[in-house]
Amino acid sequence: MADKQPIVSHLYTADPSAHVFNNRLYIYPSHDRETDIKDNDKGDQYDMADYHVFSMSEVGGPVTDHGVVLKAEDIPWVSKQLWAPDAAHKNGKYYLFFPARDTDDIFRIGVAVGDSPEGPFKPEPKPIAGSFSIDPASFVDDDGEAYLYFGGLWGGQLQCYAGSSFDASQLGANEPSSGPALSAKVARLSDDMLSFATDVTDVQILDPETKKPIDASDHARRFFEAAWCHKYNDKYYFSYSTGDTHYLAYGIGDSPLGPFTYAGRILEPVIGWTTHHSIAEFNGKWWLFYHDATLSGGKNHLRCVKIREIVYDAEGKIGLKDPQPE
Ligand code: FUB
Repeated sequence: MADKQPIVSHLYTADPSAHVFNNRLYIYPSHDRETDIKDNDKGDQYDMADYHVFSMSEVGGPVTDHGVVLKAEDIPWVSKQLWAPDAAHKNGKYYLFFPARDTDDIFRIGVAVGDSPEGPFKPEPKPIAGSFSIDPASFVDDDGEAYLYFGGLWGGQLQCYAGSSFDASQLGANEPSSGPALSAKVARLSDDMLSFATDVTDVQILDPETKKPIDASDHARRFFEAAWCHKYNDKYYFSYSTGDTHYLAYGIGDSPLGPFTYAGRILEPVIGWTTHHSIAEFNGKWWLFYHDATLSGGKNHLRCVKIREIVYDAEGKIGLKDPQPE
């Protein structure tokens, strides 16, 4: 069976965050670019410098590239590496959340504001106070409260925040090998979406049998990066990448703040090291937005966004509508 086709092939794209705004599907991805930097665990080869926005009126229909909506040189605090972004809509404005290294080489999360889902987005002059690490994902609940999830291990620097303060000795390190796994982070956003309204807390993923947090040694199930939250039938679904085991996994909970009980895998490994996704309902169906590296013939840092339909069973468990090819 042929694999799904990339949504666009004129650019390399990755880390797709999908939202439906004004009855149109918008995708906010990373924009991968060619580099001579060799692959390493810090992810230096992911050397992105700008963002494009894409939209479509139906899955499988024509895709509009809205062009460059934000670039690194226009963001005062950024030195390099515009990694996986996400967008949100509130108070009539659109917000683009993005991670990047600051001038000290530390990942922070910034926000840029626009009047349209297509951008352009004007960056705030400083990163969000108290933010760190990578892969911001926003979730606006039905009551209007907005949350920002974030975090990523290894090159994403989350291991530097395992204790009560930043530990620079862990830059370039991997993660503790035992004890509870390091968690993704979440904070509620302020009403203007520009700052954290609460402390940053752990997103706990619990083992369904023991009800205890997943162990750090359990690389097939522990959080690595690519947080995403969506709501289905009044339950909150927290999905994520397991990184070095290359799965997209998820847990289900009763609150956007967790805890989430591990519920299984959404996607098996794809071509390319990273796996990163989002989930959204559009035109009455549920979709998984993800990437692989097929467009570049398997180069890890040159990826392409694809879309698959997902379905829920009677217990609310997620499955792919079409089985993933071998
Ligand atoms: O695109 C750069 C990084 O690769 C993302 O931030 C991670 O989630 C991984 O996909």
